[in-house]
Amino acid sequence: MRSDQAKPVKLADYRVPDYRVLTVDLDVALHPTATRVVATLTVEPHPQGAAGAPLVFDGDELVLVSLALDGRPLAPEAHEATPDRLLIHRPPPGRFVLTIETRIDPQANTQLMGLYRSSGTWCTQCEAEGFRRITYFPDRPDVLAVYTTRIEADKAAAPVLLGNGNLVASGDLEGGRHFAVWHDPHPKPSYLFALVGGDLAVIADEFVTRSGRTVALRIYSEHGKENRTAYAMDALKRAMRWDEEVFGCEYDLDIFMIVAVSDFNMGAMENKGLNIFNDKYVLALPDTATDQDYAHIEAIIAHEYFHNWTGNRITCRDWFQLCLKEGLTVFRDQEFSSDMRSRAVKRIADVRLLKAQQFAEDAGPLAHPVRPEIYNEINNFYTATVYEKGAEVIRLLKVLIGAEAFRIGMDLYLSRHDGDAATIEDFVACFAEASGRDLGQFFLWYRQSGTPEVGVETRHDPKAGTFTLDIRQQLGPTPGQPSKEPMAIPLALGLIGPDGAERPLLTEEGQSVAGVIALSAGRHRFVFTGHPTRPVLSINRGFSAPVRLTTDLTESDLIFLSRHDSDPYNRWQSIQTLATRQLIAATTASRTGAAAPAGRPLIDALGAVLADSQRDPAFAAQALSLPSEADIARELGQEVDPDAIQAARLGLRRDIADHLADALAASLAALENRGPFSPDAASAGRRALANVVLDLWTANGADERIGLAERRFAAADNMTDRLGALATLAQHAGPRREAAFAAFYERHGADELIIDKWLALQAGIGEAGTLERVKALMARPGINFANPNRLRALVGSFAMINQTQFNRADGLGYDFLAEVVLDVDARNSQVAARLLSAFRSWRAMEPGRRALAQAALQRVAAAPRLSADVRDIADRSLA
Ligand code: B3K
Ligand code: ZN
Repeated sequence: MRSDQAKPVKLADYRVPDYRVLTVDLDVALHPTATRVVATLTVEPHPQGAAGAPLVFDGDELVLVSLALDGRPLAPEAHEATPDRLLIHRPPPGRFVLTIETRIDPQANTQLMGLYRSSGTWCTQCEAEGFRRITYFPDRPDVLAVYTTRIEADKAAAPVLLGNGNLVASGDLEGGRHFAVWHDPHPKPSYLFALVGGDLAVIADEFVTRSGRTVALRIYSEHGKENRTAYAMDALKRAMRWDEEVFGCEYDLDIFMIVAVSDFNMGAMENKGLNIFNDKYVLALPDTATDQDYAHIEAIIAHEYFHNWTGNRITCRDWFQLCLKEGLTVFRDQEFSSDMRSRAVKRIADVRLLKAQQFAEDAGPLAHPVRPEIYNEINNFYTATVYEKGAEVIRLLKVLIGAEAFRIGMDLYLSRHDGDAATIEDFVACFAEASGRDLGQFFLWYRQSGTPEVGVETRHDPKAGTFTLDIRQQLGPTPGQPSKEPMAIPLALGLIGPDGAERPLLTEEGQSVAGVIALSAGRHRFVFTGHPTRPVLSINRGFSAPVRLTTDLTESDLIFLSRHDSDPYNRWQSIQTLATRQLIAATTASRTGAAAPAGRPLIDALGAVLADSQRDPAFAAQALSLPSEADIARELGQEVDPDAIQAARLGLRRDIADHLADALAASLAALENRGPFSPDAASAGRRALANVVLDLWTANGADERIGLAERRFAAADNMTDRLGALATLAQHAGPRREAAFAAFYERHGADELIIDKWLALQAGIGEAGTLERVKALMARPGINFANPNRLRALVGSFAMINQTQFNRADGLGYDFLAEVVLDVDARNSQVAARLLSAFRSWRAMEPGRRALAQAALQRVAAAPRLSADVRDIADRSLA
C-alpha cells in the first residue's frame, strides 16, 4: 500500500499486515518550516502476518532525523530510509518500541495532505494516505492504534492546540512556547489522526447524550467569523440527537470539535473527535450564504458526525471498502436531511445530483464499481459512484428486505463490528442474517459498474381485465467488465385509475403485491388483474432503483401522473420526462434544421404546477426547473452538439416565458412581500420558487422583465434572493449584467467565500466571450487561485457546468482546462486530477469536439513530471 509500490493495487492481493501497532505517541513541535515529529510506537508482529518478515513502513517526502529500537539507535546497516519508505531488515520477534524522528515543512506543503498551513493555522488531512507525510507508519486502515498526541508551539502564533480524543494535559513552556496533550482511547486507523494549532476564535456549547453524559461542543474559525458558526452548531446538535433516536448511536468522547479552515481539498474530514472542515461548509449568515448553502452545511456537519460510528468505530479493512463508510454515511445524512426538511424535495434533489454526477461517470471511461477491485490512485476513487451510488445501493437494500429487517441488520452491524476494520461482505452478511434472504444477487450492485437500463412495455386487455408489464433489464459493458449478469432491481409501483385513485395490485394468482416488484432475471412478465379500464402505471416510485428507465407512457399519461400520482417523486419525474423528450426532439430538429416540435402539453403541465405552486413552493421549484443542458447531453449519450442543446433549451424557455406570462407574473406577485427574512424550510421553499419563476419570466429577454430582476437584485435582503437575481441577470448579455456583477463585487469583494459565487456564475455564462472572461478573472490581482475553493469555483464551474463554452467547437475550452490542470498539478495534484475529470464525457461528443478533447487529454498524458493522480485520470480517460 505504499505510494511507490508497483501499481496497480488489487483487492484480490489483500494480506493482513506483518506488523501491528498498538500505541502511537506523537510529540509534535510546530514550526512553520521545520516541524519536528517524534513518534513512539509500540509494535508487534501480527499473528497472521509473515513471521520474521522485514518491517516496511510508508513515507511520503519524509526526512528521517533519528531512529531507535527499544531506546537504542538503530545501526545504519539494520535499516533503510528513503523519503517514501522505512525498512527494518530484522525486527525483534516479540513486542518492541520504535522511536522515529522526522522533520517536515508545513509551509511548503501545497498538496494540502499531511500537516500543512492554511492562513497561518497548522492543520492536517490524512485520509487516505496523508499520515505517511507526517511520520513513517503502516499507513493502511486495518492498523488500529491508540493515539496520544503532544503538541507544542509558540503561544502567540498558536494559542489553540487541538488533537483527537480528550485533553489530558496542557501548560506553558520556556521561551513563549506552550503545549497540550490529547489522548484518544478509541483505537483508530492513521487516516483519522488530526491536529490543529493556530490563533482561532471559538464558540462553545454542549450536548447531553441519551445516557446522560455531557459532551462539550466547540466550533473553531478564523477570528471575526465566529458569528457565522451558529447554524453549524445547531445542525450538529440536531444530528447528535437524531443519530441516537434513529440509529441508536451515541457519542463516545467528552468533547467534539469542528475546525473551519479556508484551504481544503474537499468538503470536510471526520477525524476522531476533531472534524476539520472546508469553511465553506461551516460559515453562514443570511447575508453571506444561500438557502442551499445552509442545507449543505446541515448535511455535511451531519455526515462527518455520523462517521463517528459508520467509519470511525467501524472502519474499512482496506480502501476498496471505501463505500462501507461513505455510501452508508451518505445514506444516513440523506435520511437526516429528509427528516429535517421535506422528504420529497430532498429525494428529488438527491436524484438530480445522482444523475448529473454518477450516471455521467458510469457512462464514460471513468466508470467503476461501487466497490472497485483495482486502483492506481485511491485519491481518485472518492467519487459519485462510491458516495452517491453507494448510498442508493443501501436505500435499495432497504426496499428489497423491508424497513424492519433493515433496522435489525443495521443494529447487528453496529454491534457485531464495533471496533473492526470491516468489509462489504461483513456488512451485507448482517442484512442477510436479519432478513433470512440470500443477498448474493444484491451483491452485484457492489461489483458491476454501469447503470442498468430497464425497459417497460405495458398492455391492457379490457376483456380479460388484465394489465401486463413486460420488463427487461440490460447492463452494457464498462471498463474492465465486458459482460454482466442480471441485477436484483426492486421497482416500487402503483396503478392509478382514471379517477386518480390507486388500484390494488393483484396478480393472476390472486396475490396482492405490496407496492414493489423485484426483477432478478433479464426479462419478466407481471400480469395484474381487475382492470376493466386501463390504469396508468407509476413505476420506480421514489427512484427505488438507480436505473435508466424507458416506458411506453404516453404524453397524456405523463401529464396525468404529474397531477395525480400519489408519489411526489414521480409527479416530478413525469414532468422531467416530458421536458426531456421534448428537448431531445427540439435538439435533433435544431441540428437538422427542421421545425421545433410544438410543446403545448408540457407548457400546460408547467402551468398547472404554477397554478398550484403556493401549496408546496419547494416542490414547485423543483418541478419548474427544466433538465439542464448536461442532463440533455447525458440522455442523448452520443453525437452531442452542446450548441444545439442550448438552442433547444433557450427556445423552450422563451416559449414558457411567452405562453405562461400571466401565471408567472401572478406567482411572482404572490411570492412578493414576504416580510422579514427567516431561514426555515418553508421560507426557503418560497425563495427557491421565486428565483425559478423569475428566471423563467425573464427568459424571453424582454427589457421590462429584466428590469424586475435588477430591482430584485438591488432590493434583496439576503444572499439567496441576491444571488438568484444575479444568476438570472447573468444570462442576459449587456451593461445591466456587468453593472450587477460590479455591484456584487463592490459589496462582497472582501469575502472570499462569496467571491466564489461571483466567480462560478461568470464561469457558467453560456456565451462565446466566457473563456476570455474566465482567463481575465484568473489573472485578476487580489484573488488567490492557490486556494482550492477559488479554483473550483472558477475553473471547476467552467469545465463541469458550462456545456457550450467548455465544449467549444474550436477546442479552446479543452486547451484551457489542460493548461490549468498541468499548472495546478505541480502544486496540488488532487485538485488537478479532480478538474481533469471534467473530460469524463468526451467520447459522447460529436466527432469534431471528440477529436479536440482527445488531443487535449493526450497533451496532458504526454506532459513530463505528471503526478500519479493526474496520470491515472488521463490514462483511464483515454483508454
Ligand atoms: N472522508 C472524507 C473524504 C476524504 C477524501 C480524501 N481524498 C470526507 C467524507 O467523506 O466525509
Ligand atoms: Zn464521508
